[in-house]
Amino acid sequence: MAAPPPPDDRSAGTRLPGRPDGPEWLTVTSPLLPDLDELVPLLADVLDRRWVTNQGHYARQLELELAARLGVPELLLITNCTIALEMAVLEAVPPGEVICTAYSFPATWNMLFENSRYRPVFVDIGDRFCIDPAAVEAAITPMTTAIMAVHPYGFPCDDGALKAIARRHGLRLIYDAAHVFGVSQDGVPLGAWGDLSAFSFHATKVYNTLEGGALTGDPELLERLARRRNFGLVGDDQLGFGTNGKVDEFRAVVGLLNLKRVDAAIAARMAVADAYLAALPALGIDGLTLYPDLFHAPGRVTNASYFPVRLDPAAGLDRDAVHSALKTRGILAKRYFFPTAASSELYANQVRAADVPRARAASHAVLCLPIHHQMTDGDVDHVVDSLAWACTARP
Ligand code: T4K
Repeated sequence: MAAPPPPDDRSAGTRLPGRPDGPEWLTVTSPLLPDLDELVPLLADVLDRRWVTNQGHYARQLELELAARLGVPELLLITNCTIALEMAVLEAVPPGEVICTAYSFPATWNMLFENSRYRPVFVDIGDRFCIDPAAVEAAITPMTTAIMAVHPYGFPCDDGALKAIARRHGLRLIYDAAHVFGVSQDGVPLGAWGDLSAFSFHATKVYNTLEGGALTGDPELLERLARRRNFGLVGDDQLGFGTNGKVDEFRAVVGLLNLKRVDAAIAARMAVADAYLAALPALGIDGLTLYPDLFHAPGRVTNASYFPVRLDPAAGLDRDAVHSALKTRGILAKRYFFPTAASSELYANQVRAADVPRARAASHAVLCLPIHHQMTDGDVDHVVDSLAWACTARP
């Protein structure tokens, strides 16, 4: 059989190699999408109203429903998480050094480089990929003004420790909550932690509004951020500093419909995670680490947004070779987060690899396997079999 086309990450729709009648490429995720039958009348209503953006009817409704779903008193819809993070920093963080995790997607820190008011100071992570509070404490100087932490894959940071450090040193604590829709610990939703949290509702996330995001947190800051979202305008006759962070009515409608289905989608993802957790240890692959506590931990409600595995080079496993080998079987796993601050030339002057060894090692060893609400038992079996082949055949 002819070789399949090179599997770039946007080739959903191409059939799996060797399985012309089989499923499409197994991508790391697949967006939760509304039924067209439900969507069309709502889009028609938006057109009828002729009010299509600038805090319209559906955007406001979605804010209320999302706040209730996420267990927070208030929530601001923002056009995406990247802009939400920028807005959060500009509104809440005084100029100075911002202590930031060296292990994340670049959206977490990009603006800290490009705005001369701030200087990012990267620190290492602990064994569950979250920023290490001891490293944070050690990096504090008289210039430090904030801590920027991320909950990678859904692992909650050590909020108790970070909050105590922030209080002791008078720092802002901003969470990049892009991965933690619906995650809570001991009954407290993660969106209630820190001064502000920024969520992502991008198509690749558990819950999406196509592109989108939100801010939660301190009510007084949120009030200011609502103005910042709308160019900084204050009423009809005053200006403030701001940007355009608004969400249009079409995306709000998608968000409302997706909200009705997200719990079923998370349950389906959990079933995939549990199937992986049952099957992968039985392969007996030396150097393959799974993270069952990402899905089952005391007091935690999780969202099964990612299924990270770690491939230990010391055991002879080559993450990049496995990643490529899986592609030849139609499986598009993702190297989240590679490159990252700890592993990119771009930041060589800012981050010394020796200062962030755990972040650097993780960036070269972690692979996120496909996990989404449309995966079948057969898809899981295909990933498990292929991972066994890719790890043991050492292609
Ligand atoms: N903070 C953190 C910690 C983040 O991880 C992110 C974003 C942000 C902040 C910023 O959030 P936003 O500003 O985006 O709200 C994706 C996402 O674009 C990005 O949102 C995400 N994190 C990052 C971790 O992953 P890619 O480059 O992996 O996406 P892509 O296009 O390769 O898609 C992955 C797979 O998803 C495809 O193979 C198939 C599937 N897919 C994707 C799209 C877009 C679909 O089936 N349909 C689709 O429409 O970046």
